[in-house]
Amino acid sequence: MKSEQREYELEEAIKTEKVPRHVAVIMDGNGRWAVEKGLPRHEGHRQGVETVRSIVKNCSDFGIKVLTLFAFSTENWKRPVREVNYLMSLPVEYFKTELDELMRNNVQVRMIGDKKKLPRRVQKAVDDGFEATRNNTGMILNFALNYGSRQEIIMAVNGLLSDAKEGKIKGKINEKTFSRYMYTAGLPDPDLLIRTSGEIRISNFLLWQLAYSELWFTDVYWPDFSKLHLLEALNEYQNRKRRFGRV
Ligand code: V0D
Repeated sequence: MKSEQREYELEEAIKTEKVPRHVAVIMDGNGRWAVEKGLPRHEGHRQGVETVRSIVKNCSDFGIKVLTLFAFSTENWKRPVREVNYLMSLPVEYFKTELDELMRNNVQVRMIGDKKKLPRRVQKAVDDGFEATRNNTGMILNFALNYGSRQEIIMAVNGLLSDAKEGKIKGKINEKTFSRYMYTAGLPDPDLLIRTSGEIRISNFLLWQLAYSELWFTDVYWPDFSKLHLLEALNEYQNRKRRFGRV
C-alpha cells in the first residue's frame, strides 16, 4: 500500500475513536541519525527540531491535550561541551522561529525539570515562551529540560517535608497529594509513551506518571519520525484500548 493511502486510512480511523489525552515522547537517535549520514551530531539535533515542529502540529490537530517531549535529561550534561552548548541554543531558536505558529495553533508552552541549573538565556527563553503563550487554551506543549525522574521524586519529597514542618499537612499522604508536589502537578498522566531509536527503556523519564501508560517503541531515529509513525502509534494505542475494553 502506498504510504499516502496508509496515512489517509489511519487518520480517518483514528478520528472515529478517542485519542490519548497525554502523549509523552523520548526523542532519541538524533546523534546516530547524523553520524550514519556522515554529518556532525548537531545536524541531527537541528533536524530533530523539524520533527518537533511536525509532531506539535499533528498532535494539536488531533485534539491531544498534553504533549510532553524529553528534550534534555539530567544525564545529558556529560555530553561534549560543544554539543551541550549547541543544545542550549535550541530553546532560544525554537521560539524565534515557532512562536507565531504556536500562537496560531493556540498552544501553551511549559517545562518540567530543574530550571535553576540551566543557563540564564535558556531560563529566559522558557519563561518568555511561557508568558507569551500562557493564555492559549489548546494543547499544552511540555518540554522536559534538565529533567530526571528520581530527581523529581526527591524534590517532591523535600517539598512535602518542608510543608509538613510548617504544619501544612494533615494526616497521611496519598497518591493525589503526592502528585501535587511533582513538576506535572495538575496534568493528567501520559496515556501513551513513544520512544524512538530502538532502545526499549524508560531511562529515568516520568517513572511515577508512566505507571499505567501504554508504551510504544520504534527503531526509527527521531529526525526520521514522520506523521505516519505518529499515526501508527496512535492507531496501536486505540487497538490496545479496544482489546482491553472487550475483556
Ligand atoms: C534536541 C530533538 C526544542 C531532541 C529535538 C535544550 C534533542 C531538538 C527544544 C525546546 C532540543 C526546549 C524548551 C523550550 C522550547 C524548545 C529543545 C533541547 C533540545 C535541549 F521551551 N528542541 N530541543 N531543547 N532538541
